[in-house]
Amino acid sequence: MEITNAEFVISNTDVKKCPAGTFPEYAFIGRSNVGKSSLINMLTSRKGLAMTSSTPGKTMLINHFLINNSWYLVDLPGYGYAKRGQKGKEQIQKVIEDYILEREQMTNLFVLIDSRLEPQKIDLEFMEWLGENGIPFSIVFTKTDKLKGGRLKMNINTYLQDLRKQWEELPPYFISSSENRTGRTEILDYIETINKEINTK
Ligand SMILES: Nc1nc2c(ncn2[C@@H]2O[C@H](COP(=O)(O)OP(=O)(O)O)[C@@H](O)[C@H]2O)c(=O)[nH]1
Ligand SMILES: [Mg+2]
Repeated sequence: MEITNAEFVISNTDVKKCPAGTFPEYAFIGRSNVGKSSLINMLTSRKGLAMTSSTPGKTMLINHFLINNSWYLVDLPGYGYAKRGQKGKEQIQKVIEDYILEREQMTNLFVLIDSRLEPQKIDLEFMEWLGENGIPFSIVFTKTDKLKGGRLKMNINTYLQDLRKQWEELPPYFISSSENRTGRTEILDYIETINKEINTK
């Protein structure tokens, strides 16, 4: 799929203020600094579309980007950033939960996982919660440019093994790097397939 148009629409902390209408949307979530905003920029080939930062915990908002005037990419706040303090963490948690549970246009949630790390409890628990609530999601392993091939394979296999303990069927998953654009075609094709299914309903 070609992305011919990508534009920022609105940022807010209130799911009720997200854009009206029925365009399908694809949201990106994961721990702070995992690479959500970079991935959105990579997918759209627009460098400064979503704000990236080497300092974790910057995005507190739900950010909507309209793509090809027909669907949205959504940059969500990162979860689990300790420095925000308990109150800050709870506020962010509420924004995230309200969006995920209430936003009917949310068609698929991409859960971003840092490919360099061993499985983190916070991510596994989050996906368990998604499952309990029947939220459609897939996994994107990020920053794979930082790992050598063998190591990458090993980490992904370990991760999938852990997931199998929790899930009978694995969610779709993607290997990505915003640095060298790995996974771009696969993720965009996946979105395109779902968009087509929706449009023929
Ligand atoms: N090497 C490498 N660095 C990345 C990649 N994706 C993100 N980063 C870096 O990781 C940091 C956090 O990225 P950002 O997209 O802001 O993460 P977010 O907090 O999840 O939105 C930034 O310094 C990015 O440059 C990647 O695929 N490869
Ligand atoms: Mg971000």
